[in-house]
Amino acid sequence: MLAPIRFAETSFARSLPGRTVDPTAIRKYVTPLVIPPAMPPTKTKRKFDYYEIAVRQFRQQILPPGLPATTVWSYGSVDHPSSFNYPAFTIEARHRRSIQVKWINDLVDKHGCFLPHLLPIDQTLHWANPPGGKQHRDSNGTDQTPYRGPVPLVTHVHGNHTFDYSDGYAEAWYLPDASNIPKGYAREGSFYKFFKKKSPLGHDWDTGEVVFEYGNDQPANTQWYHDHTLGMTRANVYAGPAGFYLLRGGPNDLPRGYLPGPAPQVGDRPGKRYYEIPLAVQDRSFNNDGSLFYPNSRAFFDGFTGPYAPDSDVPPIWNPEFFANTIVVNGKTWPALGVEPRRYRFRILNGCNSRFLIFKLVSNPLAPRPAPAVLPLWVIGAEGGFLPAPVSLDNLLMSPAERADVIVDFTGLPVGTEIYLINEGPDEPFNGQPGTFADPATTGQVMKFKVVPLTSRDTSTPPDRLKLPAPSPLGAETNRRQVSLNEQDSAVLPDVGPVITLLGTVQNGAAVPLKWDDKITENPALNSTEVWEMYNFTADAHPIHIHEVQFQVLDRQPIDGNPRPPEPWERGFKDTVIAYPGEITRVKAKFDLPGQYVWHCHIVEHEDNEMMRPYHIGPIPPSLP
Ligand SMILES: [Cu+2]
Repeated sequence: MLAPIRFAETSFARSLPGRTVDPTAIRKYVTPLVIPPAMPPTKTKRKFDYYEIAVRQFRQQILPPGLPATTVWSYGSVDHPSSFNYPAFTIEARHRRSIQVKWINDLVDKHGCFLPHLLPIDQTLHWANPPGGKQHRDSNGTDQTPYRGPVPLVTHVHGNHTFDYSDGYAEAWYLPDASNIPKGYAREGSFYKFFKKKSPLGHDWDTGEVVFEYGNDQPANTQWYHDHTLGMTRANVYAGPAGFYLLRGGPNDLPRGYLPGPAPQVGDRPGKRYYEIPLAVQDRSFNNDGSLFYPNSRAFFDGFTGPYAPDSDVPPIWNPEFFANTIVVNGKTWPALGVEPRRYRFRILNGCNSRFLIFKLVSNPLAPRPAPAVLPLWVIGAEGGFLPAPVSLDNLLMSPAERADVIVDFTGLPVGTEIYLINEGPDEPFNGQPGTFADPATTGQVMKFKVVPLTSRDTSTPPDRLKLPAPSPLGAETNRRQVSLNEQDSAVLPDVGPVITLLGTVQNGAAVPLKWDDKITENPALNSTEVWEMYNFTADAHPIHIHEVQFQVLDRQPIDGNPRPPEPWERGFKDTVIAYPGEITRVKAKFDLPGQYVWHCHIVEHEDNEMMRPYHIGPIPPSLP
């Protein structure tokens, strides 16, 4: 299955149809930023914290007052009904203190009947496929209509170092415990029972729920939790369920008070002031009734109206990428935050499906692009923890799922000063070249900061004087492998593409694209330290995420060129890295927990259509499902 090196044509998003809320008519900066509180535990035990967290459907005001509310899904503590919020409350974890979470799929109505999906699900992709029953679950369906049955979910804590049975494997999904699951439907994915048997907590797994454990034995870092179900992550996450998981303490953290803080903790009094704030930045579009808009046809992407799979190889609903027309931060469109003239620590997440963001702080959000920066973004950490030293940036590029730990110093600014966080990334797939800017009137803006009077002295350390804990070095490389990133146009219809995105291997410099169900090709030995050379044979950049590990970016190079070092803000540990078109991106990691994991593109539209591969650490058991 050797394919020649080929560069797919760049694909562009069409402007959204008139029936979505006109983004230019949505008033900006009228809604205060919501700072997600800390998720309350169900029980605090001697050796671990225990949470019971469900995904439920509810309505939330995402658009400004005066516009309709939006039906969303998100997580919350079942013991604290007011904790259900989009984005979810933040799980606060301590170094080497375990957390157990009972993750409950509670997408049922008040009669106990299942709730169908809020968004159109393409059944012809290789997806969970509950209607296929035990025989055909986790495969391509043949029904061209959107799926209206019970919704599978499985939660992954992104950036967490945990065993495979707690990692939220894409085929370990489960339906809600609803009273009306249609006869013959698979209630669980192919790996659910396998991991239930393998997990020491498997005896506590019940219908519609699992119990996962997180040992938190890694350096302090910024993680996030979200759904990871096979072939439908793009829709499940777009519907809302996602939250931060912040790990603190241990030898790789800094003493309290050295950085700006505090962040929300359980039991805080109302009105407490926070100087460490997580920012989940996502693009969303809305129908006129306030509901979430997501494309319901391939035609939305390129006007192609059929024939669709299984009568061709073009999925009927799946879009290769989706770019929404508003920016939502912590569950509100274009919010505003009053900031004191002091330092703030922001944990920034690009939570978009496809959109790469380039952040900048400016005084005029409508200034011609590129706009002049008025304040630097001091990056102190990436996904895996702190950088070796702070990096001052005017532009901060973040691909989907990347996190940045950032200090902004508002010290000395007069009360009333307005500073805007803008986005100078493109409204289309990112190819690494600057100069294509999101619409300055809409998706080119993110949020506003307005300086308010100082209420207490700032005792944190200025960013240029910060001494950050050194990342622990990885051992010597024990193996090196080549992997590939691929997109394919239709094999049966001329000029229709892309119809599928794939990972794979490399043989004699050429791509060997592989699908989710192909034999495992990445099989690092337990405790090996490997270098993965990722060849991007496509025309666009892809954010590549490897589960289980935090890696170091070694270098990048054009496929026939010379290597260059990683960017200054990529020199800590990471779990997601941008692989540029026509380039090799090298990362190095130690694979130190045995089991079955995944690596994938975090453009979730790609992930859902074959751009994800299982990989196995240590000997592959003959009993794998
Ligand atoms: Cu991709």
